[in-house]
Amino acid sequence: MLCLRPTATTIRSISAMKRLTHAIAAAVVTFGQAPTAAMDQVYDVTIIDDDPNAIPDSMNNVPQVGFSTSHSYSVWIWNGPYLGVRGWGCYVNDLGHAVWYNYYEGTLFWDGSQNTSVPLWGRCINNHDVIGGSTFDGVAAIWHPVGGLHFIGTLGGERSEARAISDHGVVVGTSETAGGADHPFIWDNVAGIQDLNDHLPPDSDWTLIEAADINASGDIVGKGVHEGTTHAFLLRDDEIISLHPDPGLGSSAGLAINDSGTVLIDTDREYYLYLDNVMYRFDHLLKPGVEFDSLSLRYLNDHNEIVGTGELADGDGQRQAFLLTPICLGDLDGDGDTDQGDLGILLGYYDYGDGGDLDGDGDTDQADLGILLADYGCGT
Ligand SMILES: [Ca+2]
Ligand SMILES: [Ca+2]
Ligand SMILES: [Ca+2]
Ligand SMILES: [Ca+2]
Repeated sequence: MLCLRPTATTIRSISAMKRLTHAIAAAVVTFGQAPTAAMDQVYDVTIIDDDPNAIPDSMNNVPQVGFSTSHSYSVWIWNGPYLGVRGWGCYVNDLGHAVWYNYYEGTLFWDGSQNTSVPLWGRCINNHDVIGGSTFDGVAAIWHPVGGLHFIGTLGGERSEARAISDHGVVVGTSETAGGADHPFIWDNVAGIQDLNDHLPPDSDWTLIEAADINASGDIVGKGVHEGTTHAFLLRDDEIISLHPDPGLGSSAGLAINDSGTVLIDTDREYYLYLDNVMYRFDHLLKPGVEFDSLSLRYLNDHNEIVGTGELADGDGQRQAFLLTPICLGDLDGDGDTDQGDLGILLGYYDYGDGGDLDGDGDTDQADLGILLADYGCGT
């Protein structure tokens, strides 16, 4: 005998289908009005070290982080090898090679299998293993395992130091001038050392003080005096751009620039990201629910990943080191965007499991669909 009686499963599916139809209808209205923001990604937070004294000195694109601590003087690469004790300052490139300082052996170049002695204080290393810094006499120089030591010199004063080196071998740093002031310099093999102030347009009303970073396009960031205040600057194609985020802030400084042109900016109160020509206050980019009591951002890589230290608001008051990663809130399949693939997954689990759960309450329902559709197009 054939008995056609609706089972509990069928009833659940039918009512789920009705609710899904309503939800999609509501969501389509929302989606049609959804604003498009230039920065549609938000930052997720991963704790990468619990030692309150861990100092992230650098980060590469892997990502790996060069760490040292002011407490035990250990030096290591997060997501890489432990380098040694009694040292500090660890700068790592995309090959996982690093320059660091050891109290007993001096500056060392880690080539992935062994350490070689380096005749300068290391401050940076590019992806061709060229190390920049200053000699033990305090004059900027570069060193390469084959090419050896090459002096950069000064802008007329006694001291100088290389701070960043691009993969083209262009170095930026800071030097004392003949008059005793600190000015940023740019150096390459052909032009030699030049005052970055000599690269400014003649009517610029800027005095540059410090260069912190240079990217593959030759864009330079740092800080300078402009309109009576210390402003973060971006020097691009000999055009000077103020990256002072807000006139109400006392001072600002450009800390890092990556190959996409994203700039990390420190101010006397907050950190900012200058991304696709838009300025964002960094704490406004944090994923919903993530809050810091204090946060100090140190470095930015080409994927806009950032390493920093601080205290989470819901933590135990301990300082920790964090990797901050841009994500899309609706990215269910983990391919870095929120699109049709993710919507398909969510609809497949709608009212039927946690496979499309975006708000973390254990189900897949209208709230999750709303999050996905509001985020639709992120990362695409
Ligand atoms: Ca996706
Ligand atoms: Ca996709
Ligand atoms: Ca949910
Ligand atoms: Ca729910």
